[in-house]
Amino acid sequence: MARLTVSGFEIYKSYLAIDRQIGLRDALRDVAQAAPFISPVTPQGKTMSVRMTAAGRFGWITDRQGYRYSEMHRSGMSWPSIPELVLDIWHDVTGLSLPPECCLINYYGEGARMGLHQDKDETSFDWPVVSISLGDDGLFRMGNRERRGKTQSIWLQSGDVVVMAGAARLSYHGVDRIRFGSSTLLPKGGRINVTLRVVTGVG
Ligand SMILES: O=C(O)CCC(=O)C(=O)O
Ligand SMILES: [Mn+2]
Repeated sequence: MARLTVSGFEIYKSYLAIDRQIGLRDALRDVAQAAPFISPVTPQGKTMSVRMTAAGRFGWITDRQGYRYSEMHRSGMSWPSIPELVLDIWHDVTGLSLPPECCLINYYGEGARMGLHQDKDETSFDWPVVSISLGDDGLFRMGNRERRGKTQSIWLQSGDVVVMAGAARLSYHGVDRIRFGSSTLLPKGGRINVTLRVVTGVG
């Protein structure tokens, strides 16, 4: 494992060995079986290229009504619980005993991307955001708090973990593209990103 800091983002390269990547992939597959991935629609009516589901008390959702956290999947059910393997990573990299309240699961198929944005729908920004990458490589762009600020990019690979804390907690970031087929971890190819957040901070 190598740890580097880029634009205030802490990046743990090769944080997860292959056996943990496989365990995580299987645990996330079980979550997606209970709470199927959907193609979210932005408040502007655009269908996102990334498909999403979630685990934990809250899922992050978007539709014509806006971006927000919801205690329910679109089907009306509550979200599955966050897999232990995911919680272990959170506690290890943050050193916090407080657990995350949302485990957002993004799936990037061929051609999917995520525009530059801030994670700012939480009630509290006092806690770090942790993101875990699995499967195909993704080109991750990192900026600062200004939309048009200078950015730097890095290829995130399967098993890499990123922590956005302190000054980087509200920094712009996004995924410009993936290298479809660069990893064999996911049976149908593509990239999974797991994003862990404290939403209310109340516990
Ligand atoms: O896919 C990624 O690496 C980042 C995902 C992200 O920024 C988000 O879900 O808010
Ligand atoms: Mn984000």
